[in-house]
Amino acid sequence: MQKNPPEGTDAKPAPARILVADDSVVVRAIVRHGLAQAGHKIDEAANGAEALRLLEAHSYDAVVTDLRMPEVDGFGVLSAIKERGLDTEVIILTASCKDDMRSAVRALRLGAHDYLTKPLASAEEMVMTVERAVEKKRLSEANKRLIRELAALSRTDTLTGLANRRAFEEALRGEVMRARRYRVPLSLLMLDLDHFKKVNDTYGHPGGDAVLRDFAAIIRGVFRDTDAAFRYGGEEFAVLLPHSTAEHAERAAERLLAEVRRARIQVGSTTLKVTCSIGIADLRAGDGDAQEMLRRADAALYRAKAAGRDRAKVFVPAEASQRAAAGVTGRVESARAGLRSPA
Ligand code: GH3
Ligand code: MG
Ligand code: MG
Repeated sequence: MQKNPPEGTDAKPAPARILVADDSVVVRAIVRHGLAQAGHKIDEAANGAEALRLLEAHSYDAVVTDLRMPEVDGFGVLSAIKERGLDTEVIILTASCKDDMRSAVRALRLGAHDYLTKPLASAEEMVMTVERAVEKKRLSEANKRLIRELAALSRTDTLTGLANRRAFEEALRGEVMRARRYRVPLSLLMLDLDHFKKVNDTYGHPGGDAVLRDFAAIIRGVFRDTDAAFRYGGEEFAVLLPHSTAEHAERAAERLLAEVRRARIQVGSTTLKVTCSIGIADLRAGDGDAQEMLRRADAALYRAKAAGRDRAKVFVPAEASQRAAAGVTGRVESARAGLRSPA
């Protein structure tokens, strides 16, 4: 009689797909029978070469393999699985004599999950060993998925769904390096919503958030897939245009400005119109680094604001020295402070 497992551990695992490789028909039949009874789906291979062919065509949660087989042996199967980086756990079938046990231990060292000795003591034990391997494989898959999701989350702005500042800084460094190495142009757009504080003051934070979301959607719509759009922070956005000169970036910026002017943003029962200002900087023949590019785009944005907003300005080298001479330093922060309308 089978005893009931303790509470909480009796959840049946989802059916697994398992490959059994052994040159003995009898052994294969025993393994297949036990696993099929437990609800799993089994494929069989009569030797290592056949197992490798099946591994090419299908993905298995676990492989139960004999060590001694003609053509390709169990070690061959194991090393192929590891070399190909397959997400499948390997269980070795081995005789219990001293030599074979030594081989089994070697297989464990090479990354096999476990071993079973022949003749199999009980079908239950065999099924349990295989199910433990399947569980391990599924947990490791779930872990990898989680890590990927967390990595994506840490680079995404939750309000707009755009990539965030962290992602921007990485992308900017990467693109600047590429532009310098291959001597290709690169453009950067810094966007800042005009008088956004008024939106917040008039419609509250939720109103401001609605504008930010819609604005992000407009940016996405205007730029090609290869252009990367980011929320830099607050109501500031950035767009990287690889392989683009400032002239090209300026045309893109004008398209965006037109779209923003045309847009009607719904905030509760009110329909809003907003505008933004854009600063454009480019690198040609690698004449600057990431910091320099940001500084240039900021300087240009400052000029767009000062010239009346709702426009794009391309960085002109002269203004950097002019600003330096006037004692203006730092990023847009200082520019913004100067632009803030008196309360
Ligand atoms: P300017 O045309 O000079 O850019 O004027 P502005 O009012 O847009 O400029 P400023 O930088 O002084 O103000 C930006 C405001 O953006 C301040 C803050 O209230 C608002 N803000 C920043 N982040 C968020 C956000 O995540 N949500 C909302 N709703 N508002 C934000
Ligand atoms: Mg701002
Ligand atoms: Mg603003």
